[in-house]
Amino acid sequence: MFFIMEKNYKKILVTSALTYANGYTHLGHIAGSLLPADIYVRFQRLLGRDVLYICGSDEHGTAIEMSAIKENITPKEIIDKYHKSNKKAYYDLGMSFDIYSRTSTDVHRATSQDFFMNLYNKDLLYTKTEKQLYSEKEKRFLADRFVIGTCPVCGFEEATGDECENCGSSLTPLELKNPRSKITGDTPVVKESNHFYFPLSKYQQSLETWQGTKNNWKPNVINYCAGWFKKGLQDRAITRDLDWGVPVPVEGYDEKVLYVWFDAPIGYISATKELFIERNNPDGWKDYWYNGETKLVHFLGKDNIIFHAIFFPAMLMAHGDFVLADNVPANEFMNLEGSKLSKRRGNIIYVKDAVEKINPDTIRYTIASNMPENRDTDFYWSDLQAKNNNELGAILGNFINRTFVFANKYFDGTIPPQNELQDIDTNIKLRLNSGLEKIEADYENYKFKDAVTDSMNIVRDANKYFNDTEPWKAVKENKERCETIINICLQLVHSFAVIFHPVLPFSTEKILHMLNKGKEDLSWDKAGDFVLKPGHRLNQPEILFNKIEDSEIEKLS
Ligand code: B3M
Ligand code: ZN
Repeated sequence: MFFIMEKNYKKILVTSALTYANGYTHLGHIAGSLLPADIYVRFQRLLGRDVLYICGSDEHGTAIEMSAIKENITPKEIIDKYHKSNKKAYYDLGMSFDIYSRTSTDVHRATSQDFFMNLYNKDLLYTKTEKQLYSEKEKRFLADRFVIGTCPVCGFEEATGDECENCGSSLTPLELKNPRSKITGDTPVVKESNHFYFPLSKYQQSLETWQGTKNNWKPNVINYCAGWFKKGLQDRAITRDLDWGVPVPVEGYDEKVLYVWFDAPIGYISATKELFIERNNPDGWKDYWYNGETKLVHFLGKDNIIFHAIFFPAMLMAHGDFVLADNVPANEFMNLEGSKLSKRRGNIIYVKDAVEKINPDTIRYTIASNMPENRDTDFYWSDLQAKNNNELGAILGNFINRTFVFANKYFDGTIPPQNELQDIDTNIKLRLNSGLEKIEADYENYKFKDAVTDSMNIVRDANKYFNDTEPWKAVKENKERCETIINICLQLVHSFAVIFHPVLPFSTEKILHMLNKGKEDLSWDKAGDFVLKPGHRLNQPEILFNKIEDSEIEKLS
C-alpha cells in the first residue's frame, strides 16, 4: 500500500524557516512553516523513515540589532530572551524538532565562515565599492531595516531598506525615496563602502535547469521563481557594515559581518552538526548533508521563497559538497480575522499566549484544516471554537468516548472478541483502508489540509457505523454481535490514534494510553490492520477535548 519514496531516498532532512529571535513569534509562523514541517516529519516517523527536523532561531541581521536599540538592551540580551521564549512555546505546541538551535553558536560562526572561505578561496566572490546610506548622527551605515522610506514600486511610505511589506518587492536602501533612519529619523548621506558579492547571476542557468527537473513543486513556488528568473537574477552583496553578526573572515574586512541571509540558511547545516555533536557522533551530520540519497525539504512562508529556492541553492551549488532541496513547499500567509497577521500592524496572536489558553492540539487542528497552502487564509477564533466543539469533540471525541463507555460497561474494560463479520463490518474496514491510502498520499504530497479533512471523514463514517450497528440493541439481543461491533470500534480508535498523530500529537498519545498500548503501536503500517488482541485490558478513558464556551472565545477575540 505504501508509496515508494521517489528516487529511493534513504534519509529525509526537514527544515523549518529559522525564526528571528527579535520578538515573540505568532500563529502566522506556525501556519507558514513550523506546523506543516512538524506534521510532515511526524508522518514520516510513523512510516519508520530516517528523518530529522531541524529548526532554530535566526539571531543575526538588522531585525535583532533594531530591537536591541528599541528595548535599550544588547543584541545578546534580545536573542537570549526571545530564543528561550519562542523555543518553549514551540515545544508546548508539540513541535518535534530533533534540534532547535540558534545562529549565535560557535559552531554556526565557524560553519558560516568556512562556507564563505570555501567560495572566497575558489575566487567565486568579488568585491565592489558601493554607495550606501550613512547616518552622520549615529555614525553608522544604515543597512536593510535601519532605513525606511517610500517604496519606489508602490509608493508605500513605510518600506524598509530590504523589502516593501506592502507590495513584497525586494529593495536596497538606495532605492528608497525620501530615506530616513528608522532609529533617529535622521536623513542619511551617501557614503562609499567595500563589500563582497555573490555572483548569483552566474547561477541562473543552473538554477533553472535544476528547477526544471522538479515536477512536484507547488505552483506558488514555481511562479515566484519564474518571476525572478524572468527579471534576471542580480548578484548580491553578502557582507554588511554592522556590529552584530558573523565577522567576515578576511583581513581588512573583519569590521564587517556576513549578510544575515548568507549565514541564516547555513544555520540548517550548523544545527545538524550540533545535533550530532550532542549525539556523540560528530561526523554523523555528513550522512545527511553530503549524501545524494537525502531528501532535503524546506518549509517556509512565501516571503522566504527566493532565499530557499534560489539564493541558498545557488550558494550550495557554488560550494559543491551539499545536497540540494528536493522540495520547497512554501505556504502563503494566514491572516487574523481578515487582517494581516503581522507584528508590525499589531494584529497578533503570540504562540506563547495561545498555548497557555488553548489545548495545543486544537490550535494545531484549526490551523492545519485551514492551512494557507495555495492562498492566504484567515484565522478566526470562532472557527477554532467550532473545530474544537463540533469536530474534535463531537466527532472524534464522541466516537472514542462512546466506544470506551461500552467496553467498560459491558466488557469489563477489556477488548471483546471479534466474532463472525457481517458486510457492514468488512465495509468499514475497507473504508478505513481506502481512506488511509488517500491520507498517505495527502501527507506525502504536502496536502495537509486534505489530510485533515480526509481523516475526519473516516471518523464521521465510524460514527455512522456505530449508529447503524446499534450496539445498544445488540448488547441486549445478541451479545456476540455486540462484542464484534465494539472490537471493531476499538480497532478504529487505534487507527485514529495513528492517523491523527501528525496533527494531534498530545491527544493521540492519550488515546494510546487509554488503549493501554505503547509507542510501538503508533506506526502507519499498524493502522488499518486490526492489531488489538481480544482480552487486552484498557485504561480508563479521559476527556480529550473540553468544550470551548462562547464566553471564552469572547475573551480571546
Ligand atoms: N529569519 C525570516 C523570517 O523569519 C528569516 C528566515 C531565515 S530561514 C534561513 O521570516
Ligand atoms: Zn511597495
